[in-house]
Amino acid sequence: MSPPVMNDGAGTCPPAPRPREGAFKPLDDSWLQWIAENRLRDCTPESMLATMTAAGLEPQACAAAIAGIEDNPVFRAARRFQQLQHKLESVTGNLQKLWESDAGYARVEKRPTPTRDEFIARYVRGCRPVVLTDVTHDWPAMARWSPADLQQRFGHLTVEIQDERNADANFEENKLDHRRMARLGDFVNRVIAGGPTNDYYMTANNEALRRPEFAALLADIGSLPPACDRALLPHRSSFWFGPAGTLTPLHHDTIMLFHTQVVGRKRWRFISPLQTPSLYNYNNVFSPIDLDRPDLDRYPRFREATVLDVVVQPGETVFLPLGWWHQVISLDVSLSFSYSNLDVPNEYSYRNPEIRNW
Ligand SMILES: O=C(O)CCC(=O)C(=O)O
Repeated sequence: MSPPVMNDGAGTCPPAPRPREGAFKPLDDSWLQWIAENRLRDCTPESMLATMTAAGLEPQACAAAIAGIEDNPVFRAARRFQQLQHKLESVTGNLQKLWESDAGYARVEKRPTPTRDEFIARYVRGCRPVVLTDVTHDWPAMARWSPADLQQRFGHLTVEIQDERNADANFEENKLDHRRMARLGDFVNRVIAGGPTNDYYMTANNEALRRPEFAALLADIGSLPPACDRALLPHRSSFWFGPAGTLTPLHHDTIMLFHTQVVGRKRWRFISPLQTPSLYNYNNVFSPIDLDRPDLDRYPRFREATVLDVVVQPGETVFLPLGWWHQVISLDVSLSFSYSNLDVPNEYSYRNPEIRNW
Protein backbone atom coordinates (compact mmCIF):
# COMPACT_ATOMS: atom_id res chain seq x y z
CA MET A 1 0.00 0.00 0.00
CA SER A 2 1.34 3.46 -0.78
CA PRO A 3 1.18 6.09 1.94
CA PRO A 4 -2.20 7.76 2.40
CA VAL A 5 -2.72 11.38 1.45
CA MET A 6 -1.43 13.62 4.23
CA ASN A 7 -3.93 14.14 6.97
CA ASP A 8 -2.80 17.63 7.91
CA GLY A 9 -2.02 16.80 11.47
CA ALA A 10 -5.59 16.51 12.62
CA GLY A 11 -4.53 13.54 14.74
CA THR A 12 -7.79 11.80 14.06
CA CYS A 13 -6.45 8.57 12.61
CA PRO A 14 -8.20 5.53 14.13
CA PRO A 15 -6.09 2.98 16.06
CA ALA A 16 -4.85 0.19 13.85
CA PRO A 17 -5.52 -3.50 14.31
CA ARG A 18 -2.13 -5.09 15.03
CA PRO A 19 -1.05 -7.34 12.15
CA ARG A 20 0.26 -10.74 13.17
CA GLU A 21 4.03 -11.02 13.73
CA GLY A 22 6.03 -10.91 10.49
CA ALA A 23 3.19 -9.49 8.44
CA PHE A 24 4.24 -5.84 8.70
CA LYS A 25 4.46 -3.72 5.57
CA PRO A 26 7.92 -2.39 4.65
CA LEU A 27 8.93 1.10 5.75
CA ASP A 28 10.10 2.10 2.28
CA ASP A 29 11.22 5.41 0.71
CA SER A 30 7.68 6.52 -0.04
CA TRP A 31 6.86 6.24 3.68
CA LEU A 32 10.03 8.14 4.61
CA GLN A 33 8.96 10.91 2.21
CA TRP A 34 5.50 10.80 3.78
CA ILE A 35 7.03 11.24 7.25
CA ALA A 36 9.10 14.21 6.07
CA GLU A 37 6.14 15.89 4.35
CA ASN A 38 3.86 15.44 7.32
CA ARG A 39 6.42 16.75 9.81
CA LEU A 40 6.95 19.77 7.55
CA ARG A 41 3.22 20.30 7.79
CA ASP A 42 3.33 20.06 11.60
CA CYS A 43 1.39 16.83 11.96
CA THR A 44 2.03 15.43 15.41
CA PRO A 45 4.34 12.39 15.72
CA GLU A 46 1.49 10.61 17.56
CA SER A 47 -1.03 11.04 14.72
CA MET A 48 1.57 9.96 12.18
CA LEU A 49 2.44 6.88 14.19
CA ALA A 50 -1.26 6.00 14.43
CA THR A 51 -1.71 6.37 10.66
CA MET A 52 1.35 4.28 9.89
CA THR A 53 0.49 1.45 12.24
CA ALA A 54 -3.09 1.48 10.93
CA ALA A 55 -1.58 0.97 7.49
CA GLY A 56 0.19 -2.15 8.71
CA LEU A 57 3.73 -0.91 9.42
CA GLU A 58 5.76 -2.03 12.43
CA PRO A 59 5.20 0.52 15.27
CA GLN A 60 8.72 0.59 16.72
CA ALA A 61 10.37 1.11 13.35
CA CYS A 62 7.84 3.87 12.57
CA ALA A 63 8.45 5.62 15.89
CA ALA A 64 12.23 5.51 15.28
CA ALA A 65 11.86 6.86 11.74
CA ILE A 66 9.56 9.67 12.90
CA ALA A 67 11.90 10.63 15.75
CA GLY A 68 14.97 10.41 13.52
CA ILE A 69 13.68 12.63 10.75
CA GLU A 70 14.54 15.87 12.58
CA ASP A 71 18.25 14.94 12.55
CA ASN A 72 18.30 13.99 8.91
CA PRO A 73 20.44 16.58 7.03
CA VAL A 74 18.15 16.44 3.97
CA PHE A 75 15.18 17.20 6.21
CA ARG A 76 17.09 20.04 7.90
CA ALA A 77 17.75 21.56 4.45
CA ALA A 78 14.02 21.34 3.71
CA ARG A 79 13.27 23.15 7.00
CA ARG A 80 15.48 26.08 5.90
CA PHE A 81 13.59 26.45 2.62
CA GLN A 82 10.34 26.09 4.49
CA GLN A 83 11.27 29.12 6.56
CA LEU A 84 11.55 31.19 3.36
CA GLN A 85 8.18 29.86 2.23
CA HIS A 86 6.61 30.78 5.56
CA LYS A 87 7.85 34.35 5.20
CA LEU A 88 6.27 34.63 1.76
CA GLU A 89 3.06 33.03 3.01
CA SER A 90 2.87 35.58 5.82
CA VAL A 91 3.04 38.39 3.31
CA THR A 92 0.56 36.85 0.86
CA GLY A 93 -1.77 35.89 3.71
CA ASN A 94 -1.82 39.45 4.96
CA LEU A 95 -2.29 40.80 1.44
CA GLN A 96 -5.25 38.45 1.01
CA LYS A 97 -6.79 39.87 4.22
CA LEU A 98 -6.34 43.37 2.81
CA TRP A 99 -8.00 42.32 -0.47
CA GLU A 100 -10.91 40.80 1.46
CA SER A 101 -11.32 43.96 3.55
CA ASP A 102 -12.68 45.52 0.35
CA ALA A 103 -16.46 45.12 0.68
CA GLY A 104 -16.73 44.19 -3.02
CA TYR A 105 -14.06 41.48 -2.91
CA ALA A 106 -16.32 38.45 -3.13
CA ARG A 107 -18.31 39.78 -6.07
CA VAL A 108 -16.92 39.42 -9.60
CA GLU A 109 -17.49 42.76 -11.30
CA LYS A 110 -19.46 42.83 -14.54
CA ARG A 111 -18.93 46.00 -16.52
CA PRO A 112 -18.37 47.50 -19.96
CA THR A 113 -14.79 47.53 -21.20
CA PRO A 114 -12.59 50.10 -19.44
CA THR A 115 -9.72 52.01 -21.02
CA ARG A 116 -6.41 50.22 -21.34
CA ASP A 117 -4.93 52.22 -18.47
CA GLU A 118 -7.79 51.41 -16.13
CA PHE A 119 -7.84 47.77 -17.20
CA ILE A 120 -4.16 47.35 -16.49
CA ALA A 121 -4.23 49.21 -13.20
CA ARG A 122 -7.37 47.66 -11.73
CA TYR A 123 -7.43 44.12 -13.12
CA VAL A 124 -3.97 43.17 -14.42
CA ARG A 125 -1.80 44.79 -11.76
CA GLY A 126 -4.62 44.59 -9.25
CA CYS A 127 -4.88 40.87 -10.07
CA ARG A 128 -8.68 40.86 -10.02
CA PRO A 129 -11.05 38.83 -12.22
CA VAL A 130 -13.68 40.77 -14.16
CA VAL A 131 -16.40 40.05 -16.70
CA LEU A 132 -16.51 42.50 -19.60
CA THR A 133 -20.03 42.77 -20.95
CA ASP A 134 -19.54 44.45 -24.33
CA VAL A 135 -16.36 43.12 -25.98
CA THR A 136 -18.41 41.15 -28.51
CA HIS A 137 -20.56 44.04 -29.73
CA ASP A 138 -19.05 43.79 -33.24
CA TRP A 139 -18.21 40.06 -33.36
CA PRO A 140 -19.74 38.28 -36.38
CA ALA A 141 -19.41 35.13 -34.25
CA MET A 142 -22.29 36.29 -32.05
CA ALA A 143 -24.80 36.03 -34.90
CA ARG A 144 -23.16 33.13 -36.71
CA TRP A 145 -21.78 30.54 -34.31
CA SER A 146 -24.06 27.69 -33.32
CA PRO A 147 -23.82 23.88 -33.41
CA ALA A 148 -25.66 23.96 -36.75
CA ASP A 149 -23.16 26.47 -38.15
CA LEU A 150 -20.24 24.29 -37.02
CA GLN A 151 -21.93 21.35 -38.70
CA GLN A 152 -22.47 23.21 -41.94
CA ARG A 153 -19.10 24.97 -42.30
CA PHE A 154 -16.70 22.54 -40.62
CA GLY A 155 -18.62 19.29 -40.15
CA HIS A 156 -16.38 17.37 -42.59
CA LEU A 157 -13.18 18.19 -40.66
CA THR A 158 -11.60 15.92 -38.08
CA VAL A 159 -10.90 17.45 -34.67
CA GLU A 160 -9.47 16.36 -31.35
CA ILE A 161 -11.94 15.95 -28.51
CA GLN A 162 -11.78 14.71 -24.93
CA ASP A 163 -13.85 11.55 -24.48
CA GLU A 164 -14.80 8.88 -21.92
CA ARG A 165 -14.25 11.28 -19.05
CA ASN A 166 -17.04 9.91 -16.84
CA ALA A 167 -15.10 6.69 -16.27
CA ASP A 168 -12.08 8.52 -14.86
CA ALA A 169 -12.20 10.60 -11.65
CA ASN A 170 -8.97 12.31 -12.72
CA PHE A 171 -10.02 12.95 -16.30
CA GLU A 172 -8.43 16.41 -16.44
CA GLU A 173 -5.07 15.36 -15.01
CA ASN A 174 -5.15 12.41 -17.40
CA LYS A 175 -6.30 14.44 -20.37
CA LEU A 176 -3.68 12.96 -22.69
CA ASP A 177 -5.35 9.56 -22.22
CA HIS A 178 -8.74 10.98 -23.21
CA ARG A 179 -7.74 12.38 -26.59
CA ARG A 180 -9.79 11.02 -29.47
CA MET A 181 -10.22 12.15 -33.07
CA ALA A 182 -13.75 12.73 -34.35
CA ARG A 183 -15.47 14.20 -37.38
CA LEU A 184 -16.75 17.54 -36.12
CA GLY A 185 -20.14 16.85 -37.73
CA ASP A 186 -20.48 13.62 -35.75
CA PHE A 187 -19.43 15.37 -32.56
CA VAL A 188 -22.04 18.11 -33.12
CA ASN A 189 -24.71 15.41 -33.49
CA ARG A 190 -23.53 13.72 -30.32
CA VAL A 191 -23.61 16.96 -28.33
CA ILE A 192 -27.12 17.78 -29.54
CA ALA A 193 -28.54 14.28 -29.06
CA GLY A 194 -26.69 13.42 -25.83
CA GLY A 195 -28.07 16.06 -23.46
CA PRO A 196 -26.17 17.26 -20.39
CA THR A 197 -23.00 15.28 -19.66
CA ASN A 198 -19.36 15.68 -18.72
CA ASP A 199 -18.35 12.64 -20.76
CA TYR A 200 -17.08 14.52 -23.82
CA TYR A 201 -15.85 18.02 -24.50
CA MET A 202 -13.87 19.79 -27.20
CA THR A 203 -11.42 21.69 -24.99
CA ALA A 204 -8.56 24.09 -25.67
CA ASN A 205 -6.31 21.09 -26.37
CA ASN A 206 -7.92 20.69 -29.77
CA GLU A 207 -5.58 23.28 -31.38
CA ALA A 208 -8.11 23.66 -34.23
CA LEU A 209 -7.43 27.38 -34.55
CA ARG A 210 -3.86 26.67 -35.57
CA ARG A 211 -5.21 25.00 -38.74
CA PRO A 212 -5.88 26.99 -41.94
CA GLU A 213 -9.21 25.15 -42.43
CA PHE A 214 -10.54 26.91 -39.32
CA ALA A 215 -9.34 30.41 -40.29
CA ALA A 216 -12.98 31.39 -40.92
CA LEU A 217 -13.65 31.08 -37.18
CA LEU A 218 -10.94 33.60 -36.40
CA ALA A 219 -12.40 35.94 -39.03
CA ASP A 220 -15.58 35.99 -36.90
CA ILE A 221 -13.76 37.66 -33.99
CA GLY A 222 -14.18 41.44 -33.85
CA SER A 223 -12.70 43.98 -31.43
CA LEU A 224 -10.52 42.61 -28.66
CA PRO A 225 -10.33 43.69 -25.02
CA PRO A 226 -7.60 46.12 -23.92
CA ALA A 227 -3.99 44.92 -23.83
CA CYS A 228 -4.49 42.29 -26.55
CA ASP A 229 -2.10 41.92 -29.48
CA ARG A 230 -4.19 41.09 -32.56
CA ALA A 231 -1.22 39.63 -34.45
CA LEU A 232 -0.82 36.95 -31.78
CA LEU A 233 -4.46 35.87 -31.92
CA PRO A 234 -4.02 32.88 -34.30
CA HIS A 235 -1.24 31.51 -32.11
CA ARG A 236 -2.74 32.18 -28.70
CA SER A 237 -6.43 31.34 -29.01
CA SER A 238 -8.60 28.28 -28.42
CA PHE A 239 -12.06 27.11 -29.29
CA TRP A 240 -14.27 25.22 -26.81
CA PHE A 241 -17.44 23.31 -27.66
CA GLY A 242 -19.50 20.90 -25.60
CA PRO A 243 -22.80 19.99 -23.97
CA ALA A 244 -24.28 21.40 -20.80
CA GLY A 245 -22.62 19.69 -17.84
CA THR A 246 -18.97 19.78 -18.87
CA LEU A 247 -16.81 20.40 -15.83
CA THR A 248 -13.28 21.75 -15.73
CA PRO A 249 -11.99 20.93 -12.22
CA LEU A 250 -10.20 23.36 -9.91
CA HIS A 251 -6.84 24.39 -11.36
CA HIS A 252 -4.76 27.44 -12.19
CA ASP A 253 -3.41 28.41 -15.57
CA THR A 254 0.16 29.56 -16.16
CA ILE A 255 -0.89 32.64 -18.13
CA MET A 256 -3.52 35.36 -17.95
CA LEU A 257 -6.30 35.00 -20.47
CA PHE A 258 -9.70 36.10 -21.72
CA HIS A 259 -12.53 33.64 -22.24
CA THR A 260 -15.50 34.85 -24.30
CA GLN A 261 -18.81 33.03 -24.12
CA VAL A 262 -20.40 33.02 -27.59
CA VAL A 263 -23.20 30.46 -27.15
CA GLY A 264 -24.61 29.25 -23.80
CA ARG A 265 -23.66 30.10 -20.22
CA LYS A 266 -20.83 28.93 -17.98
CA ARG A 267 -20.52 29.17 -14.22
CA TRP A 268 -17.04 30.24 -13.14
CA ARG A 269 -15.80 29.97 -9.58
CA PHE A 270 -12.53 31.63 -8.62
CA ILE A 271 -10.11 31.47 -5.68
CA SER A 272 -7.24 33.88 -5.20
CA PRO A 273 -3.70 32.68 -5.92
CA LEU A 274 -2.81 34.06 -2.49
CA GLN A 275 -4.88 31.23 -1.03
CA THR A 276 -2.95 28.49 -2.83
CA PRO A 277 -1.75 27.06 0.53
CA SER A 278 -5.40 26.21 1.33
CA LEU A 279 -5.85 24.22 -1.88
CA TYR A 280 -3.51 21.24 -1.37
CA ASN A 281 -1.78 21.86 -4.70
CA TYR A 282 0.78 19.06 -4.55
CA ASN A 283 0.30 17.98 -8.14
CA ASN A 284 1.11 20.26 -11.07
CA VAL A 285 -1.59 22.96 -11.54
CA PHE A 286 -4.38 20.95 -9.90
CA SER A 287 -6.19 21.04 -6.60
CA PRO A 288 -7.87 17.82 -5.41
CA ILE A 289 -10.77 19.88 -4.05
CA ASP A 290 -14.13 19.73 -5.78
CA LEU A 291 -15.92 22.99 -5.02
CA ASP A 292 -19.28 21.20 -5.19
CA ARG A 293 -18.24 18.59 -2.61
CA PRO A 294 -15.21 19.76 -0.63
CA ASP A 295 -13.95 17.04 1.70
CA LEU A 296 -13.22 19.15 4.77
CA ASP A 297 -12.00 16.21 6.85
CA ARG A 298 -9.30 15.51 4.33
CA TYR A 299 -8.65 19.13 3.29
CA PRO A 300 -9.45 21.22 6.39
CA ARG A 301 -7.54 24.30 5.27
CA PHE A 302 -10.00 24.73 2.42
CA ARG A 303 -12.25 26.42 5.04
CA GLU A 304 -9.92 29.44 4.77
CA ALA A 305 -10.56 29.91 1.05
CA THR A 306 -13.02 32.48 -0.29
CA VAL A 307 -14.80 31.43 -3.47
CA LEU A 308 -15.99 34.02 -6.00
CA ASP A 309 -18.89 32.84 -8.13
CA VAL A 310 -20.27 34.22 -11.39
CA VAL A 311 -22.42 33.03 -14.29
CA VAL A 312 -21.10 34.27 -17.62
CA GLN A 313 -23.74 34.93 -20.25
CA PRO A 314 -23.47 34.72 -24.05
CA GLY A 315 -21.52 37.75 -25.29
CA GLU A 316 -19.64 38.22 -22.01
CA THR A 317 -15.88 37.88 -21.54
CA VAL A 318 -14.03 36.69 -18.45
CA PHE A 319 -10.62 38.13 -17.68
CA LEU A 320 -8.61 35.58 -15.69
CA PRO A 321 -5.69 37.26 -13.89
CA LEU A 322 -2.45 35.45 -13.28
CA GLY A 323 -2.58 32.43 -11.02
CA TRP A 324 -6.27 32.58 -10.07
CA TRP A 325 -7.77 29.17 -9.38
CA HIS A 326 -10.95 28.36 -11.25
CA GLN A 327 -13.53 25.59 -11.62
CA VAL A 328 -15.89 25.93 -14.58
CA ILE A 329 -19.13 24.20 -15.49
CA SER A 330 -21.19 24.68 -18.65
CA LEU A 331 -24.83 25.38 -17.91
CA ASP A 332 -25.95 25.03 -21.55
CA VAL A 333 -24.61 23.71 -24.83
CA SER A 334 -21.65 26.02 -25.07
CA LEU A 335 -19.31 27.53 -27.65
CA SER A 336 -16.55 29.73 -26.33
CA PHE A 337 -13.33 31.32 -27.41
CA SER A 338 -10.32 31.90 -25.16
CA TYR A 339 -7.20 33.93 -25.90
CA SER A 340 -4.00 34.72 -24.04
CA ASN A 341 -2.49 37.23 -26.47
CA LEU A 342 -1.88 39.91 -23.86
CA ASP A 343 0.84 42.43 -24.63
CA VAL A 344 2.00 42.70 -21.01
CA PRO A 345 4.32 40.30 -19.13
CA ASN A 346 2.31 37.12 -18.93
CA GLU A 347 4.29 34.27 -17.49
CA TYR A 348 3.95 32.04 -14.46
CA SER A 349 6.78 29.57 -14.45
CA TYR A 350 7.50 27.17 -11.67
CA ARG A 351 10.21 24.63 -11.32
CA ASN A 352 9.87 21.11 -12.53
CA PRO A 353 6.23 21.14 -13.63
CA GLU A 354 6.76 17.54 -14.68
CA ILE A 355 7.08 16.43 -11.06
CA ARG A 356 3.62 15.10 -10.41
CA ASN A 357 3.93 15.11 -6.63
CA TRP A 358 5.67 18.09 -5.11
O1 LIG B 1 -14.44 26.60 -20.05
C1 LIG B 1 -13.98 25.67 -19.42
O2 LIG B 1 -14.52 24.58 -19.31
C2 LIG B 1 -12.65 25.85 -18.71
C3 LIG B 1 -11.92 27.10 -19.06
C4 LIG B 1 -10.60 27.14 -18.37
O3 LIG B 1 -10.38 26.52 -17.35
C5 LIG B 1 -9.51 27.90 -18.92
O4 LIG B 1 -9.65 28.55 -19.96
O5 LIG B 1 -8.43 27.89 -18.28
